[in-house]
Amino acid sequence: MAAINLNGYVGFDSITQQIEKKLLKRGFQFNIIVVGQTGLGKSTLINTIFAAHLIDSKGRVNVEEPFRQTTEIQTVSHLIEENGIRLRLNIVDTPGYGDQVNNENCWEPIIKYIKDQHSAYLRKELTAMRERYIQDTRIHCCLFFIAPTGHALKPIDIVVLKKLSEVVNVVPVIAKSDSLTLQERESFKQRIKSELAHHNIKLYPYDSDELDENERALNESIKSLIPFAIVGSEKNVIIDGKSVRGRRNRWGVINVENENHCEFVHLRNFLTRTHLSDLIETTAQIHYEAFRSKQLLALKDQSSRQEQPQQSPQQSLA
Ligand SMILES: Nc1nc2c(ncn2[C@@H]2O[C@H](COP(=O)(O)OP(=O)(O)O)[C@@H](O)[C@H]2O)c(=O)[nH]1
Ligand SMILES: [Mg+2]
Repeated sequence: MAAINLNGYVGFDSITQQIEKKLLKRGFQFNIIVVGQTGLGKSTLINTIFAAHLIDSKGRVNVEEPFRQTTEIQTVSHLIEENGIRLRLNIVDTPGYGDQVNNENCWEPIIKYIKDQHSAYLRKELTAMRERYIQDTRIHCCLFFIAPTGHALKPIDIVVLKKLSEVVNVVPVIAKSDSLTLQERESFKQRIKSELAHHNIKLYPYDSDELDENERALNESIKSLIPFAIVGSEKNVIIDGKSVRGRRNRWGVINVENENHCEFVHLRNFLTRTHLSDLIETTAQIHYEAFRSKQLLALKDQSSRQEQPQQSPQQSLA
């Protein structure tokens, strides 16, 4: 047998380009859910983060269109493009969570929605003739909007954060943080942090042994910023001759992109530049995996109890 020529160049270092080419062809998909009371600026924030790159959308993108209060869970799909890379962004808007006088179980439709996506994915995975590439509707990130009260989390927020963090990557933000002074903002943030710790609410990014030093340091800096104090705007204002996203009020102008004004840029970098891929991976490896093993165990239990299973696995999935 001819010896393998280890000195010669065989070209497997092109594997990253091969993977890249395949991924680019397939495109990327990112599914995000926004949760929080009506009027906290959910739609505005999403628009502020991604609007500059929108190339097609189904749903409200135009400021002139009337606001409609969201009454049921609905998805808006945007195709965004940057330097030839296309990202399919699905934004799931939730009904005015916490808007009612009685908010008992108001989180249930949201949790159900998230689990339904896992369930649909699992069903497709279990199909004998399964598609080679399964359309992924699993939620990769949940932006949770905290009202800028300056006091503390509401009891309902704590309950819902706890429930959500068990099924999805949750990223809390302090909405409309321009309504707080910098000092109020900081103490509110610290208060929220200690409440989250007190209630043992585990938020993304999670600790992992697989992280290298740099990744660990990056995650620590992200964790120190969470909850991001953000400001959104659908309007541009002129600052120093440049048109930027901002809000003009009686006292001056807030530049959404200025780090001294708010943490919008940190949130955007985190979502789009540093953690986009990890949010997707973590969804598959942690949240979906937990769902999947629970479902499969339940199925096994079920079939060992009855000799003749009445249903096919697909049918009996929740
Ligand atoms: N002061 C301030 N107002 C905001 C901010 N974000 C959005 N708004 C305003 O709040 C209102 C409700 O925003 P919207 O995005 O529709 O809230 P949603 O119901 O949570 O989707 C609009 O008039 C926005 O212009 C913000 O960061 N600061
Ligand atoms: Mg909205």
